[in-house]
Amino acid sequence: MLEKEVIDFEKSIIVGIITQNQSEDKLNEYLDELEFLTFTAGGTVVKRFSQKMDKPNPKTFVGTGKLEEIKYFIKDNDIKTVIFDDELTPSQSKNITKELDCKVLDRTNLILDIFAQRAETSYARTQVELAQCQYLLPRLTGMWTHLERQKGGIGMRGPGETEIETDRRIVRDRISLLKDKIKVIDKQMATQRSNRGAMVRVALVGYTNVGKSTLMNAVGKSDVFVENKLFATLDTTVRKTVIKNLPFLLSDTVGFIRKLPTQLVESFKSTLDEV
Ligand SMILES: Nc1nc2c(ncn2[C@@H]2O[C@H](COP(=O)(O)OP(=O)(O)OP(=O)(O)O)[C@@H](O)[C@H]2O)c(=O)[nH]1
Ligand SMILES: [Mg+2]
Repeated sequence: MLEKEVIDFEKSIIVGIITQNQSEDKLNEYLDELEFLTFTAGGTVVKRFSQKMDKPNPKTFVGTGKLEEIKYFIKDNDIKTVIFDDELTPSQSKNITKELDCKVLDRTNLILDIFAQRAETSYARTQVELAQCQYLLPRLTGMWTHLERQKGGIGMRGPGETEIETDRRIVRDRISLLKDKIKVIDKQMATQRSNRGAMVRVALVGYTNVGKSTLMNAVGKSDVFVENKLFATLDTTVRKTVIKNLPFLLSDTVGFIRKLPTQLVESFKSTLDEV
């Protein structure tokens, strides 16, 4: 069983840059975290690549020489996935994919992927899907302009544009539907909160995987899911707890991470507001 799991892990490499705002030590911390994210999402990190630069290359994130080095490594080592520590722009992602010819992800993809895997309640699923749609929307156009430029205008122009517009409209409609759905649930939750009255409330807040749920289980005698991976908890759990005759409401919440995708901050805003 264990052997099979090891074999199934997707061979990946991770890439980050050292800049004036991000020292080598800082980058190593971020890459440690990115490696843990990769493991949580079902991958194994074979090698880390880093480059010192003033600012990311607008076309390829790293320099062209570094990208070539990565390309050879991928070929020689049968790498399936390359993961960048910062969110790539739609055009960077497109250019890099074309050059490396393998799956190209960034930190945001990875976190969204883990959240999608973890979301259990309809509220969490809705929040995650909203974040995914918002990440996807600006990238839809990128996909089509890329095809148009590569294959020339003839035959691509009409259908291509129609298809972008159709796809974008579908995604935009979905976004407004999901936002409405979240609003409805928020209202229900606000009502539940006011019904709980003036009870003292305690929230466990902190970095992901520090042991919030473990503490919740110990103190609140609850049975929240605990695991040595990132983002085991997405949904807030509230338990009525009594310590030394003082009753209070204890809540366990989603954990924090550095470079949290802005799309997720927006869609989990009400969860964070509650905290
Ligand atoms: N050594 C040690 N491990 C702990 C302690 N508390 C929790 N753990 C372990 O740390 C891991 C993460 O614990 P969780 O309680 O799931 O952490 P969390 O903060 O709820 O994490 P997320 O929900 O993923 O954000 C689990 O493997 C726990 O068994 C502790 O006090 N000491
Ligand atoms: Mg937890």
